[in-house]
Amino acid sequence: MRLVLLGAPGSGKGTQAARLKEYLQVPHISTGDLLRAEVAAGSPLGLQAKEVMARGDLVSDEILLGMLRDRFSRDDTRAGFILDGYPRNLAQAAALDELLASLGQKFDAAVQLTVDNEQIVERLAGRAKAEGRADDAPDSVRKRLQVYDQQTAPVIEFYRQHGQLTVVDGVGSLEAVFNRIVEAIAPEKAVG
Ligand code: B4P
Repeated sequence: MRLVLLGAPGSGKGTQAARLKEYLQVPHISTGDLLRAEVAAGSPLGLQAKEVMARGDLVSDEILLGMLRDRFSRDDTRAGFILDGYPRNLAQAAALDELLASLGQKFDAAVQLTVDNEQIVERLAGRAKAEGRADDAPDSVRKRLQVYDQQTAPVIEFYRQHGQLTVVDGVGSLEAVFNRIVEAIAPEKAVG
């Protein structure tokens, strides 16, 4: 199964991808995790990305595409993948289409997790306390939500118009949201 997870920051993409990875037995590719690994390693790319991420902006499309190409060159993505955090703007959506076409692949579904802004701010404030991520600070969260509305919301519309979008309610227990996703993408495999 080839899955693209969409949704605002804090909508639970990473949380659900970690579960879906076990269920579907395919790798979880999180562009946020890939970037955070570069930042932690102090690589030139990480140094460039660190400040951009902390203020809640998007890292450049060029860097992201390079990272993604590299990740997709690994054999484990052939049988499927869960792509989390990409695409985040229309240019990235076009780049993903091209990349997958060059690999002779197509994704099966783009799943959007919907959560209202109030709940998102609450969740990210909780994570800020627990993990201390710089981009979970209130100013950065506001900026990330703004970037989402301006740049990522059109991607959702793009997939909707192409008949590739599945919308899932992202509010509820982790288990409830997981079951909704599974039901939406593979009804025969739904749990309970
Ligand atoms: P990401 O790592 O993608 O971060 P995110 O949007 O905050 O994560 P997500 O939606 O996965 O939330 P999560 O499950 O963790 O991006 C971080 C930054 O990297 C971006 O701002 C940008 O700078 C850069 N970046 C990444 N991709 C890029 C791209 N393609 N182009 C350019 N830049 C890019 O959940 C959040 C919190 O909610 C957690 O604390 C979790 O425990 C909680 N939660 C989850 N589900 C819940 C539920 N059902 N109920 C209650 N709480 C829940």
